[in-house]
Amino acid sequence: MSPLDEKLEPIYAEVLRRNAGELEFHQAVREVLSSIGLVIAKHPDYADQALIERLCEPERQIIFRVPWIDDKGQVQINRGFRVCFNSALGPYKGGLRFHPSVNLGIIKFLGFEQTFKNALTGMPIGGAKGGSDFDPKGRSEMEIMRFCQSFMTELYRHLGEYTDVPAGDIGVGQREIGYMFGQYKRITNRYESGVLTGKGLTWGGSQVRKEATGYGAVFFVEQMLKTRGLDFEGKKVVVSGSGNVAIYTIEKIQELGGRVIACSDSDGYVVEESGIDLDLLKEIKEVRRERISTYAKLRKDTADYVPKGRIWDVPCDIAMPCATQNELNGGDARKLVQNGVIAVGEGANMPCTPDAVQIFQEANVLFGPGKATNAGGVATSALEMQQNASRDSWTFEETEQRLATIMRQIHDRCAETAEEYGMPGNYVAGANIAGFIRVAEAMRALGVI
Ligand code: NDP
Ligand code: 2IT
Repeated sequence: MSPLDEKLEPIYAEVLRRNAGELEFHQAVREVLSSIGLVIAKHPDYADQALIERLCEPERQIIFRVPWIDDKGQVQINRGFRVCFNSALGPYKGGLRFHPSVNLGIIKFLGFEQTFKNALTGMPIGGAKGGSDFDPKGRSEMEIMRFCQSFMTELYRHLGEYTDVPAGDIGVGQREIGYMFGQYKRITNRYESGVLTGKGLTWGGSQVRKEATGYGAVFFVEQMLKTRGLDFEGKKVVVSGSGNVAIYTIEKIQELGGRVIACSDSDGYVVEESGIDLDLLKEIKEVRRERISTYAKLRKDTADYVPKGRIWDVPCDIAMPCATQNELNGGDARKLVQNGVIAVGEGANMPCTPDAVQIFQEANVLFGPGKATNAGGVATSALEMQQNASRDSWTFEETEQRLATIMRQIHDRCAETAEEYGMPGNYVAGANIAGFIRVAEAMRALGVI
């Protein structure tokens, strides 16, 4: 990776010192800092009053114990987190992740990314992330409910529609948001719909929120393809993961005439050359909550299952990593390039390692970074907050239309900014710079706080 600007090097060194061992956070900070050297050269005032140092330090970090009782009557202890990164643009906003790998560094990287992503949407939302090292796999419905209630029993005091508004992420979908909203409502005696997003349609949720991250990611890639006169029609696509983001990425690609031939979970991947059967995938993942190997078993005449293995070995025109951070490395990127990939869109947060990103860019592959490509989820969360505030609800068509417009605007903002700074086609630089400028201007206006 290119060296940092000399003004930014000591800031990064201090981030490393102060957040020792938090590798994902270091990675996310370094990527943003490596893009903004040119901005500081052009507008040195953006670095005044330790603005960048403040931007790299969360405004508030909450860590708490989450005790709960499992089905055997045993007391279990997990750790809960909420990192409130930046509220210059609006109330803290960002998802909650329940996964055994969760630790402070991971939540910090996600909160940092969220700050720039939310800025890019152009909506009035600050950046945050939270979650727990709780592992929902193999837990019963009642265990999940008890965990969510205990988690919210502590977190509720830090939330509010004008303070901090969580949503879902890995391991947290509408079911978990429901249990947490129920507990929040019970404790506070307030039906405060705008305190959580990703709610169900009958209790304050928005049309299209469930689909939004995946649909938005596909809209973003569609815009990138358009700059080269291309589209999804007839393209072979590989989508990693098989959770919320992956499923609705697949749905929209199919609607646009693309053929998704592979998807995965953390146990392995499935390949079906004629195209993944989305109804079956939804039934297995959303209803039965089973593994992707079940899909392969049920389609044994047409689908192959590869346990473990690298899904990026499957030749495709377009790759959309939609599972987790650093799931696509330099070796995977080289393989994709050898196999002729033309576009890569990050549905997940930071799924491509820095060397993978560099390989794509050097090979002139269209590359959409997560903080732009997957911003449709949080943007639609902001639309949910807007509907909650006005006690209104919009139709699916209207909401999807708004999402499509927002994604086009994000695309154009990134493309125009990259061009302005002399890096045409570099969506990573465009996203980092455009997001940074919006947050920096608000922070300057609000003074040293
Ligand atoms: P889900 O929990 O619905 O699905 C996650 C998927 O990724 C599952 O298939 C899971 O497999 C796989 N996965 C998770 N962790 C790992 C791991 N360590 N190694 C391999 N595979 C893994 O989550 P989402 O679909 O909501 O989130 C996916 C990604 O998208 C995350 O990076 C998230 O931060 C990002 N994102 C989500 C948004 C949203 O609105 N939900 C918005 C923007 C970004 P398994 O079941 O085996 O664990
Ligand atoms: O990473 C993300 O943008 C999310 N998990 C969604 C956040 C939100 O508040 O909708």
